[in-house]
Amino acid sequence: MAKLIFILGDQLSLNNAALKSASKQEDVICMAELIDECSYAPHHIQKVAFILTAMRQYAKTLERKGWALHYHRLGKFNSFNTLVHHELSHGTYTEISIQYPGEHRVKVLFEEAANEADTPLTWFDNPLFFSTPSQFSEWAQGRKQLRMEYYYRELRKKHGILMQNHHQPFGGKWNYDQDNRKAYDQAIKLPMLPKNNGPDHPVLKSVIKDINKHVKQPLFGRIDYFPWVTQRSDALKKLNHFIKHRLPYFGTYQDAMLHNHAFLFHSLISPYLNTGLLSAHECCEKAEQAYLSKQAPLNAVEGFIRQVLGWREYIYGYYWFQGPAYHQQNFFEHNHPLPSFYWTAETNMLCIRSTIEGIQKYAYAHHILRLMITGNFALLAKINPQDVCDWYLGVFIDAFEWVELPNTLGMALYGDGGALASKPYIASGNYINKMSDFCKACIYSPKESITDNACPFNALYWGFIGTHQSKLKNNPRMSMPIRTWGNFNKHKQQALLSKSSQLIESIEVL
Ligand code: FAD
Ligand code: DLZ
Ligand code: SF4
Repeated sequence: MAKLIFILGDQLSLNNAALKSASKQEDVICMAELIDECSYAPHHIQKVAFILTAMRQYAKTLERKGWALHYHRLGKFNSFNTLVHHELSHGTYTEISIQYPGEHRVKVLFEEAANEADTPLTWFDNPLFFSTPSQFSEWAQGRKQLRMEYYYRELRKKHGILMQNHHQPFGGKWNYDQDNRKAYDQAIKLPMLPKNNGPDHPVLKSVIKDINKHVKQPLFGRIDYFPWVTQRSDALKKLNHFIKHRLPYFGTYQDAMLHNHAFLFHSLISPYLNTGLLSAHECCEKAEQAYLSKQAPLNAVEGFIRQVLGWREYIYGYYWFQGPAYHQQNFFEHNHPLPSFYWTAETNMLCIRSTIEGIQKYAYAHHILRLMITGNFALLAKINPQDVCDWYLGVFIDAFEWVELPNTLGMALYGDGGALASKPYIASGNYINKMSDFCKACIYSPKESITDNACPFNALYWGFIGTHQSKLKNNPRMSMPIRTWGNFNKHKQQALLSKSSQLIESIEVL
């Protein structure tokens, strides 16, 4: 008797566990381009085009390998629910098999549809991660705090990555973060921008045509430039290129920001990792190999492996551990609407304008831009976290809820009150000035706080501390700014608080 295997748009690996469990002779694979999935978040056109193009090319590979495949192009089905009912009513299946999806929402949709059709449903763990959600919850049991660093160390030991004899980290230290905080100083030439592969590629072109026909317009962003690839073989080339040319400098310039370079020395592999075109194991193994063969220094290799083996695995486990209600948390009770410049880039704040123009053009911004520019501003300006999360889920090529939500709500917005981050990631113009070249060309001055030309981040920063000091006073990592605030005289405090409120009221014209 046949099984019905579903493969979702972010599960495009030949090592997909549900596919691995299937029989070519008996079972049927189903994939579908769904209108609801293309429109449930304010997706960037490049994100939708990337996923659908990758799905079509992956489907071709499955067909070439002889799998029985039901592939539905855009326009036929709206939702997973109608898809499952259609498939089950046109065949006889003993069960549905599927790898765990990247969202609670999709898991519930499949569970409901299988239940309604009275068909058993089997879930499989995603083998492209080092760890599973259940391993994370075992680790989390009984811990007061769930800090990435300790999960990372466990995984390094368990998988013997950058380890001497499974006990001692290479170089004697677990973490080289202290060496990874340099602004770009021109000591190393900036890497070339990624090649623009489209939109001339024939599969991509036909996908864009279908999107224009079937998905409600307009979608966010542009697609005149498409720096992404859509097949595993090309994604592997991108990974190898990064390891050879940019990994050696990745650590040193990890936190740097530049006005005219959206990528610096970052890897640009997140869309491939998150859709199954690359596995976390191969990324870490290649990076470790670069260290062992003396092609990249330890601070760079450890910094990169910490992102993939540390942050990515931790975030994955954390998302499933927190459950669906996590999305609603709003520790600071912030409720201001998202400013329209998050969509249009029309603001005089150069750091924000440049970041959002980059997102419009590439569906990408590197980590520090996401955290310390758009995230930091949203937190300081007291924007509603759910609105901010919806934006992040839509505008980035690599955004799936399991990774977007903990990063945005937990890390950038401290919306869970510190369950994920040990302190709010807030900074004034001084930090942005130190780590970037934005401020030099901005109409605002990072040295001023109250004047008309003062950098808005400054008064917003102090307004945030002044407003929320009671919620933060027990956090030892916040004691310094709270003490500084307390040392300001009443007149200065009042001036900063009223400037901060005034900035929030006039946010649309900043
Ligand atoms: P690099 O800087 O080269 O890092 C290498 C890899 O490490 C990344 O490809 C990614 O797979 C992994 N990684 C690094 N940091 C993280 C992290 N914090 N969480 C999970 N994986 C990490 N990442 C996403 O993949 N999807 C998202 O939707 C997403 N949303 C984010 C939202 C906010 C507010 C913040 C602060 C971060 C978010 N991140 C997200 C994490 C990180 O910014 C991106 O993974 C990274 O910028 C992707 O670019 P890159 O491949 O060049 O990464
Ligand atoms: C994000 C996305 C988009 C745009 N389109 C599809 C699609 O047409 N078909 C599909 O199976 N998945 C798509 N996805 C990914 C889903 O929204 C969702 O994130 C994953 O199914 C979670 O595993
Ligand atoms: Fe951003 Fe302020 Fe610098 Fe302008 S001065 S770029 S607003 S940090």
